[in-house]
Amino acid sequence: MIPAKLKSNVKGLSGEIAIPGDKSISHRSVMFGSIAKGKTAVTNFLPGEDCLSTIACFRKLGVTIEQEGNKVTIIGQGMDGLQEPAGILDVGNSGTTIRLMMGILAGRPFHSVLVGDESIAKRPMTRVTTPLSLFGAKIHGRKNGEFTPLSVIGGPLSGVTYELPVASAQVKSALLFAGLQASGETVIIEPVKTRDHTERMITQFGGEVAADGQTIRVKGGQTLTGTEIHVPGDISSAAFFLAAGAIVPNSEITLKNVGLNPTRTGILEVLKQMGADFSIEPYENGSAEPAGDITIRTSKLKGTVIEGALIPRLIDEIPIIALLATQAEGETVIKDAEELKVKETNRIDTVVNELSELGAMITATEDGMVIRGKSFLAGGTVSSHGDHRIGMMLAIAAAISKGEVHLQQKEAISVSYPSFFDHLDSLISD
Ligand code: SPQ
Repeated sequence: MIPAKLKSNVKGLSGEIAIPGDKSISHRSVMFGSIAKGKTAVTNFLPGEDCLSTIACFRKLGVTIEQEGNKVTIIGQGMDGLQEPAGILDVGNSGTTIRLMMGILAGRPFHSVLVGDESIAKRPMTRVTTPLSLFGAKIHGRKNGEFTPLSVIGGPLSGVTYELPVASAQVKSALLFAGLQASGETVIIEPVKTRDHTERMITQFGGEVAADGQTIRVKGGQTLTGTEIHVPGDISSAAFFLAAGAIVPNSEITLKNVGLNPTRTGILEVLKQMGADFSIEPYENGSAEPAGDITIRTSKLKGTVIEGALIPRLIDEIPIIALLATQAEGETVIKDAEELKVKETNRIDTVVNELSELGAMITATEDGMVIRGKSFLAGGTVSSHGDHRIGMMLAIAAAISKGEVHLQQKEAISVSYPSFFDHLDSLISD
């Protein structure tokens, strides 16, 4: 395919956009709605490809789901209402779909086969299949269960106590779904706290879960009841515009309805550390997930260090933070982020290679990267490598590049943000 020419050398951004629904919460709303009893009505659902894959998989499990734009209605018949699928469950590009679904399917008394795209075929699965086998699940896959296709033969599960070796909300969530079906209590201990949307949603659906720091306890055999869910905007999508507002000259933009769950707001702490000029107006809406509007202006940035417990709170924002760092005075060091190697692409390599191509001074390390700023981005031909977050980061990089930027595999962006370019174009003031 011919690479797409992106808008470069943008003179300013102004106006406001409503950030589309959170991807993690949208996936979970379909999953919980499908295993709960009764009707679940979801508003501001993200109709991105990943979340549509989750809907398609649950329809194959016999769940009635209606979706029109960002409105979804699910008629759940409880965990026992799920039926053996007649065909293969295809998760597309979505790691969240495959990993969380394994936790649900592990306890269902039938056989399912899960596949995804080329990127999913390279992503590690034993982080989920190994602990699920401790519950009693039978899951097989290529290379001793590490890779898709995966075959799950579900059955009775017994609760376990499990200390996660990696900080992963997907692994934690899969184990919580298994725990909800297992006999007795399940105790999960996280090395570092990760996003807690699953825990919040168990409560929203009338279930019980106890979280004490990094220890989460859930009892099996609970009945969940359908509910109404309003999905806040995705801070991981907002991050691209937070960065754009800070680094494109002459800019002031407002991002409406951004999710502000503290397990996801690491990017705001980094913006603060770097000296960005922004303000937040939180909503008082009594929802399970906090949200607010953020206004950001062109800022003079300085380098920083990002490491430790902050990493899971901004893991998906590291590509765009790397771009921010190219425009900050001094050095930015990102450490403890090995997990980037097992995302849609190896995001240490793709960020470093693609930003270097545009003229950035950036070096890969074993567990992150080092970026020297402030650097001049000249332009060039780059690729998303099929990774939505790399594609969006490069579109913002193009906006501050002096010369032309051409992007290969632009279509990957619709995995999480189908209206990304419409939003970007609406803010360009020249
Ligand atoms: O769903 P997928 O493909 O894994 O999506 C990504 C992303 O960038 O959108 C990661 F590549 O987000 C993950 C995130 O990195 C979504 C997620 C969740 O919803 O629970 C948790 C994080 O993954 P992990 O492996 O750290 O649990």
